[in-house]
Formats: sequence, structure tokens, C-alpha cells
Amino acid sequence: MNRYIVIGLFIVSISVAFALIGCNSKKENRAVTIGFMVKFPEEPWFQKEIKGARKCGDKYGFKVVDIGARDGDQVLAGIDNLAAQGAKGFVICAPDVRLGPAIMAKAESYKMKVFTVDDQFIGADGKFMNVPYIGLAARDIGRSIGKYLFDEMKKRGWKIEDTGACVVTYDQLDTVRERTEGGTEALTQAGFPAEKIYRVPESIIDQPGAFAAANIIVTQHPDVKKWIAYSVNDEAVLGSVRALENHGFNVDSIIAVGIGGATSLPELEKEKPTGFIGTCFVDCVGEGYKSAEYLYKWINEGITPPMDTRSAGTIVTRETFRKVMTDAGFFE
Ligand code: FCA
Repeated sequence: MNRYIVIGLFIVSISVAFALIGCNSKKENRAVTIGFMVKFPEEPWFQKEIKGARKCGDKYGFKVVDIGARDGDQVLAGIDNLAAQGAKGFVICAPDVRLGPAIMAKAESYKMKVFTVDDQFIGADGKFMNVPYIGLAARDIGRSIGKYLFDEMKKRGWKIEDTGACVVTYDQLDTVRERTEGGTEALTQAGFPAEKIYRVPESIIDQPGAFAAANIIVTQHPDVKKWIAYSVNDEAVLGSVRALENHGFNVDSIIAVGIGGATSLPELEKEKPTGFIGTCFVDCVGEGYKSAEYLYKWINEGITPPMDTRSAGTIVTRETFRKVMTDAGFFE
């Protein structure tokens, strides 16, 4: 046989062998299923996280089953459901962080790995549990918003004596408590009087919950002529702004900044500006992607994920949000 034909055949057989190995490993990867369980499936933040997890699944070839679980029963039923589908683990933002021990016990009974996103499990001793976590750099984000609000107030020449801070809180959840505390820290350090920062808890983290809480704040302080507002996320700041508007405040007398980006998009896109001037954008698609990637590599390659990973935020306005969020791959 001609020397060149022999070499040719050799190359072809080697490539066929590699292609077969490739196919096999791909098939194996596709056999992996992970769950992605979130507490508020209707919230755009969580929908974007799931989108990120799916993107990751497409890259590595694993399957993502998403489940909305609003209470403990739904979480436990969700884990059974995932086990029945052969899932090897799941990413979760639990409806209540104190469900941590029950969730871990159930997951361990199925030998499933657990990765937490956004909200960190709390153990029976009241301390954070030793479960890998990805979440917001909450206090820093809060601080950057507090500083931004103060600078904006100064830029507009607002007098401190005319101004109050409307702060809807939800202190039982650590990551969101830190967000409002950070805002308060930065404001008071800049010289805003602590006694003019009015905090009221919302009963649930959503827009109607925040609307009701902010309504109480405004009603209790009829002397305040202008408002700055910050809170736990976009939903809560939007609810606060709507409550302030309901009391006659408007674009000239409200300065409000949210946290997130996904929910406030329509607000920032409005033709006429409102008092909601911007948000601290956090890459929710990236959080979903990374959490799924860590979990997958843990399951598939035995690589233990880092225990605590934090995402920073960038304050965006009506003018800058499109570019920043496009660059981050938010619209892909
Ligand atoms: C918490 C809040 C969510 C979202 C997330 C990043 O889980 O409850 O609304 O802001 O942090």
C-alpha cells in the first residue's frame, strides 16, 4: 500500500476514535440532571437565574429542571420530584432560610448535592450552615446606593430639613437586612440625620408588600417635602415609589434607587422619567450560570465549590442601563 494512504488511514482512524470518545462523554454529561428551585418563580430576578443555569446546561450538556417552591412542603415535594427524575443535586433559593436543616436532611437521604443561591441557610443554632453559597455583596451594594442617593440630593440642592428617607425593610433575611443597613451607614456617614431615616418592614418581599409598608411611612411623616428611597430590591423600591406617588410626590420630589435590574427594566424604559432614577444592577444570569456550573462540576468531577461567592453591583440609570446590561449579556 502506498505510504500516503497508510498515513491517511491512520489519521482517519485516530479521528474516528476521538470522535467516539467525545460522543460518549457528551452522552454521559447529558445523563446528569440538576434542579433549580426558587422561592418566587414569578420574579424576573429568578427567571433570569434559571435562564443562566440553562445556558450553563447547554454548554456542558446537562439538564436543568426548574421548580418554584413557595413553602417548606413545596420544597420537600420538589426534592422528591427531582429524585424521581434522577437529579444528582440542586441549586436553591429557599422560601425560608430556616428550612436549611430539613432541606439538607432530605437531600442527603437521596445523596443529592445542594448549592444555595441568594439566601443562605440558617441552622438550628441560628448560624449560617456550611453549604456552598453564591449571593450579593449586600452591604457594599447598600452602601453604594446610600452614597449615590446623598450625592444626587446634593446635586439637586435639596435641603436636609425638607427630606426624609423611606426605607422598607425585611430584617429576618440577612442578605436583604445588610442591603438596607449598608444604605443607612453610607447616608449617615455622609451627614444625613439618622432620625430622618424611617424604616418599616414589609410582610413579604414583593411590590404590594412594599407599597403597604411605604404607605405607612409617608402617612406618619406629613412634614417631609422630599423623599429619598432605598430598600431590599427592585420590587420593594418600585412599591415604595408607587406609594409616594399616591401621596402626590413625583419625579421632582422622589429620588429612589433599586437593586437587581430585571424587574426595573420597564420602569427605566418609560418614556417619562419617574422618581425611580436607577438601580444597582447585579448579574442575575451570571449568578444562575455560576451556581449551576459549580454544582455540575461538583457532581461530575468531584470539584468542591467555594463556600461563599459574592456578586458586586453597578448602579445604572435611564441613560446607562442598556449598555451596562447588554455588556453583561443580560439580553442574550
Ligand atoms: C433575595 C430577595 C430576592 C432577590 C435576591 C437577590 O433573595 O428576596 O428578591 O433580591 O435576594
